[in-house]
Amino acid sequence: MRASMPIERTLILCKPDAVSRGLVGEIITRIERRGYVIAAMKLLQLAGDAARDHYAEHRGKPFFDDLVNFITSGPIVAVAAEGEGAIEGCRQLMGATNPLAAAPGSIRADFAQTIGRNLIHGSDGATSAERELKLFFDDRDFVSRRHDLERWMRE
Ligand code: IDP
Ligand code: MG
Repeated sequence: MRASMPIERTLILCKPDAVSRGLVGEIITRIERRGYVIAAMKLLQLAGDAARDHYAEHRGKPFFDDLVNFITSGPIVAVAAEGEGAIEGCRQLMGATNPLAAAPGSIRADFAQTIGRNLIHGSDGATSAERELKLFFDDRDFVSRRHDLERWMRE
């Protein structure tokens, strides 16, 4: 029997640079190829208050205002990605926060140059995933992908 991790949901944001550069498909492709499934997804533009809530942990840091200004500057795509160990797995797909430190082959290493334009957000743990998903999605936004996940896990 194969070892298994809990099925998790994580919040992925394709930030405004990803949308304007036409990299949404590339990002989602990598998430899907890893075997995580999309359980909910939407295109939206964040208002300032919602952005400040989402990034509340960074309030008071020197880059906070720039971060909020950037994330509200254009449309983003929010994705709830689901799968075994999806939170850490998506962090791995993203790469380190600074693209210069990101592992080759990760999204940030392959497509981004600077920390302020690093294309993608992903929740960094179970508590933040739960909190952040609620900011973007209602219960009724989620569709069950149980059958797809089970098929993947049998292979
Ligand atoms: P993460 O996105 O890899 O989880 P966090 O530390 O949560 O990184 O920071 C949130 C976002 O804030 C980063 O993705 C990046 O865009 C921005 N950021 C973080 N640290 C800095 C910094 O030192 N200067 C400028 N922007 C930063
Ligand atoms: Mg973070």
